[in-house]
Amino acid sequence: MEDFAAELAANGIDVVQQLNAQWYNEYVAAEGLQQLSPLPTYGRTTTTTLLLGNSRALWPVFLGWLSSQPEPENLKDPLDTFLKSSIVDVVARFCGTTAYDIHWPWESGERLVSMQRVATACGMCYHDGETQLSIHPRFGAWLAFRAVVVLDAPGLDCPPPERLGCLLSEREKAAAREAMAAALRASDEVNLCSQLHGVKGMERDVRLAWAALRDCVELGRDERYSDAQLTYHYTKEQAVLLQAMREHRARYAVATSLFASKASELASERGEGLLFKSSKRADT
Ligand code: B12
Repeated sequence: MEDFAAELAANGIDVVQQLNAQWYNEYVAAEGLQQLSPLPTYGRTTTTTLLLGNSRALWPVFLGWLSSQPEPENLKDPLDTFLKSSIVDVVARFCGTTAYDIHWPWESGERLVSMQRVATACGMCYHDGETQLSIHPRFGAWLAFRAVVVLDAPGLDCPPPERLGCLLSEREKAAAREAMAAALRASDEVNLCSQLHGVKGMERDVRLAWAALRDCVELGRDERYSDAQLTYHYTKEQAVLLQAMREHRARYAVATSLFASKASELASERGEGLLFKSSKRADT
C-alpha cells in the first residue's frame, strides 16, 4: 500500500485513504440517501476501497506533465485528462489481475458516489453544513476528491472509525453562513451545477465569492491553493493555465542550472572533471 500511495503522490494525488466499501454503503443507507447506489462489494463482507484526492501538491506535478506534452495548448480538459490517465495507470499496475472499479467525481445516475460521504464514512474529513465542504484536519478546505477505487480484495478487519467532530468554531461558522449567502447571491442559483462544475468555468465575481467561503475555514490556511491553481480550477481559462506552465518551466530551468553549477563547483573543488572522471572510474 505504501508503494501505491508513493506512486500516486508522485502524480500529485497525495491523499489516499483506505476504507471498506461497506462503511460507505451502511452510512448512506442509514441516512436514507436512496439516490446513491451502494459501492460494489464483490460478495465480500469487507471490501478494500480507496479514496483518492489531492491538496495543492497536485499543481506543480500537473504543470510539469503539461510542459512535457507536445502541444499543451491543444489539449481538451487537460486536468481531467492528466488525473484520469495517471490514476488509471497506477491503479492498473497496482491491481494486476485483481478486479477493480474506479468511480469518478463527475459520474451520475447509478454510478454517482458522494465523495464527501466517503470521506466522512472513513473518518478522514468533517463534513461542514455551512460551507458544504469536507474539512480535512491538515488541509482544511483545500482538498479535492478525484476517485474512489473498489478492489475485489478483503478489506480492513475492524469497525468503521469514529466520525470526525466539528472542526469549525462558532465564529468561523457564522462567517461561512454569510459567505455562503453572498456566494449564492453572486451565482445563478437555477444553473448552479453548470456554473460551478460545468465545462465553462466561473465568472470572476462568482469565483471570488466561492473562494471567500473556503477562506472562512481557519484550519489549513497554509495549504491554500496558489492563486493560479485556484483561478484555473474555478475559471478553466486556458490563458491562466498556459501562463502558469511557462512560469513553472522558467522556475524549473533556473533550479536545474543552479543545481548544475553547484555540482560542477563541488566537482572542481574535489579536482574532478564531473562526468568524464566518474565514467572513467567506472570503466577501470
Ligand atoms: C453536485 C455537486 C455540486 C452542486 C451541489 C448542488 C446540489 N445541492 O446538488 C454545486 C454545483 C452547487 C456544487 C458547487 C461546488 N462544488 Co461541488 N460537487 C457536486 C458533486 C459533483 C456531486 C454531489 C452530489 O450530488 N452528491 C450526491 C448527494 C446525494 O450526496 P450528498 O453527500 O448529500 O451531496 C450533497 C452535498 O455534496 C451538497 N453540496 C455539495 N456542494 C454544495 C454546494 C452548495 C452551494 C450546496 C447548497 C450544496 C452542496 O449537495 C449535494 C446534493 O444534496 C460532487 C462530487 C461528488 N461526486 O461527490 C462535487 C463536490 C462536492 N464539489 C466540490 C467543490 C470543490 C465545489 C465548488 C467549490 C466548485 C469547484 N468547482 O471547485 C462549488 C462550491 C461548493 C462550496 N461548498 O464551496 C468538491 C468538494 C471538495 C471538498 N473538500 O468538500 C466535490 C467533492 C468535487 C471534488 N472533485 O472534490 N457542487
